[in-house]
Amino acid sequence: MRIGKVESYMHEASKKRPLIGALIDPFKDTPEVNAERARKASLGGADIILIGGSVGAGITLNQTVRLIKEKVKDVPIILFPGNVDGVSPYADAILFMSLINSTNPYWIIKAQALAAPIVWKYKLEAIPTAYVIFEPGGRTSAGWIGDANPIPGNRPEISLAYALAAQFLGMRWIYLEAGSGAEETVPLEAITMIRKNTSLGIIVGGGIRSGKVAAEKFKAGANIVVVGTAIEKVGDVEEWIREFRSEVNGATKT
Ligand code: 1GP
Repeated sequence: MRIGKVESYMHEASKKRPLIGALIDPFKDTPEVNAERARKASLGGADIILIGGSVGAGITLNQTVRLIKEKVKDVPIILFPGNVDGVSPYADAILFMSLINSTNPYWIIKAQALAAPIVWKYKLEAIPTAYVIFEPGGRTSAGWIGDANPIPGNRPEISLAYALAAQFLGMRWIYLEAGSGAEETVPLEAITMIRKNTSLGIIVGGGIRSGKVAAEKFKAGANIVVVGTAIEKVGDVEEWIREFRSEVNGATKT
């Protein structure tokens, strides 16, 4: 499958700097509040706006994406769907994900089959992405809803096995997820192992609350680090992301 404009940007930009993804959950705030949060995040230095959530995202998704598109220029708006209702025609692209360590075929391929004709009709750029949930992901929404068999933190070789399978299946990105608001983040050993042994682009999210923690993920080999809960809680999102950016700048895999 051809690499589209947004994915090319992700590949190219991540060779030059650590990329920060700001995650907006449409269900958690009004479209206006969320659009302002996205605008501030982009002003502070976020490279990507991701939009999605595990529960209820579809209710105000279109309105939220449209408002964000109006307010945020020069930063791609990418859908991060939690289910079939996470698709909107107004975004620039969609992380077309399979939760490959789910125990339920719905989250591995059926939701994708139901969403694919919609993505196709909307001519959305689909970015083939494996979604892998780590412990303690099983206790957060994504893991619980997605019937994940979460990867134990001390078993990075299992995450590598999934990453290799994803690569052999033709996926180009892998999203390593600890779960929104998780107390522990994705282990560095898993990131390092996947970086060393695959050519996948690596996105890491879940429980990341500081630039210092993110810098470690980038040094281990992450291309993109995603922050969601943290930017819902801070007063000045622009300043927070700016500080975060200054802490991760230069922190790339050598
Ligand atoms: C959740 O990885 C994302 O799917 C972001 O997690 O909300 O903990 O930043 P946080």
